[in-house]
Amino acid sequence: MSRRKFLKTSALGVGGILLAKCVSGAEDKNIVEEKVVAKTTNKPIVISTWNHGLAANNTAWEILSTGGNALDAVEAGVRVTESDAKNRSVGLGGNPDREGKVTLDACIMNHENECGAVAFLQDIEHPISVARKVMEDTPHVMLVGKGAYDFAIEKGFEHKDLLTPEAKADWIKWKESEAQKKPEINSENHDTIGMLAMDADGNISGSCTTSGWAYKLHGRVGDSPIIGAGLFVDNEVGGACATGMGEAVIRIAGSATVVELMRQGRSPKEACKEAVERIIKKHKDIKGLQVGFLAINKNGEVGGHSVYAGFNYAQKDNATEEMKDAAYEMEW
Ligand code: SD4
Repeated sequence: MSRRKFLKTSALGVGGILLAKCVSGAEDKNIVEEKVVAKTTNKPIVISTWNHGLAANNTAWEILSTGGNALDAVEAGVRVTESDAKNRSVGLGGNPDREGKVTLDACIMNHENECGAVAFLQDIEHPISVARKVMEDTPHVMLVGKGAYDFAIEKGFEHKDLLTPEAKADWIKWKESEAQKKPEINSENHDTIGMLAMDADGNISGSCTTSGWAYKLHGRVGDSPIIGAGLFVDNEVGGACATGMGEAVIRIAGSATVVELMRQGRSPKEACKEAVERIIKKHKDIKGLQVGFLAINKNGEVGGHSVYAGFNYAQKDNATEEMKDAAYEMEW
């Protein structure tokens, strides 16, 4: 091979096979060899934030592994977390705001840049599915509060009280504590689920759903339902989602920034790291400010990065089913 001169490389299909034509040197110049170099895209694949991502990925995988599409997968996947009463940051059982109300934020985005979102939604167990209905059944992108609730009821979603006795008891304890003077986001009180999937056709969709910052001000909306902040997908490039302090993510248009960095040639890991560095640069006081980004590109390469240690994500594809620790900038 050392004498052979590489002549031409052409890509066959998206992330498909590379066909390299090679010709030998002067002594045997009539020999033309066609060599197939495997450069397969890792698909289908699903990734999602935090430990609860494992169960959510399993449901998404049932769809992806049987030829289903990424949009269906990311909706079905995060619905698992939304229904898990033990998870205190998403859907049923999510921590309430300062007034004891569970208010939910969610968004979804497909491979055609279509997107839907709900924010400050109460008493509906699956905000992600309402977000999808906003995307598919209305000319709008986002509905909030009572408008989102009324829309959900009209679409057949059931009213459900999402404040579990456990979450209520913790909220009462919090109200009586010193902590209530300054709401903080820390490693215990955030674990939004953001999910990104690429299906067998190579199309990417994403979803993000949360009850947000525990004991937030009533009416507060975070990054999770905001397209470009908590989630962004551009099927030509890849997708990204965010977890952690939403205010910081919004300030740098976090997920859109990660996708744009990948467009400029960064790997998912590099793009997430650069977005985290930008957050650090733009905040005078970074103490306790946790943000994590997770991203995937069109080759099915994955990366994550966070401000502080501790952010992890779940990955499932044909070869892998595991939790991975994201790289980070600082120890707590
Ligand atoms: C928010 N980003 O409401 C969400 C909270 C969270 O992981 O991620 N947690 O700001």
